[in-house]
Amino acid sequence: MITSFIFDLDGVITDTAEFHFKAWSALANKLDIPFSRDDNEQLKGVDRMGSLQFILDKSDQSFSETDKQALADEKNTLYQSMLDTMQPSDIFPGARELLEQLRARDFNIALASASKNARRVLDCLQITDAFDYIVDAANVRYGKPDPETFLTAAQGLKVAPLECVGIEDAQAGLESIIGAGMHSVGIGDAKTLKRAELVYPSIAALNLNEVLALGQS
Ligand code: B16
Ligand code: MG
Repeated sequence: MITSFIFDLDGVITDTAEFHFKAWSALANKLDIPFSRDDNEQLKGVDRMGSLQFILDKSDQSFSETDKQALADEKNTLYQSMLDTMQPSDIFPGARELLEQLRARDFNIALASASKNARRVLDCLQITDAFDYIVDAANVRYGKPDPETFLTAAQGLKVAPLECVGIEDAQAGLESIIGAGMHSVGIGDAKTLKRAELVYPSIAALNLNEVLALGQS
């Protein structure tokens, strides 16, 4: 039986990908490294230093660990200045309603994000209180696709993985859910997220009865 829902943040509850794109583009531009929207797609669910390394690998310049930390900090400062413009209305259509519906039906609700800015984003959207437990990049040693992010969320809720549904928009996050032994729901393109048990084009399209039926099979 399904008792718990564990949500990814970026790409499931709100769209921060455009901010990440603008901030990484500015940095890549400064370093004379090409960076496209397709590249940005591949960074979904990938943590900050992993994302930076992906970009630096496209250059033949060499960077020390100190350089890399300074570049990551520079990108994050720019990204956070964009987050400051975020409003409660920037939540994806249907996400607030789904969280309210799950709360009214007494499901446990957790967040499983690769972002160190996750709490800041939840605060901007005014939905921090919708979660019983929050896992962000500060709580885990191994980021997505390792199962640790989703497993830590289940442990925080004190439930078994099989009672949980993980909801993700990124391939790396989906691998984390599957590795954790949870039911999986993808948000986005069914061709990309083909390992998910169910895929919906958006959070608004999620059919709760269909998802709950996963726990009965
Ligand atoms: P930050 P999620 C992930 O969040 C994003 O999808 C990914 O693009 C980003 O690089 C990562 O967070 C780290 O973000 O720089 O804020 O720590 O999708 O796991 O909620
Ligand atoms: Mg995501």
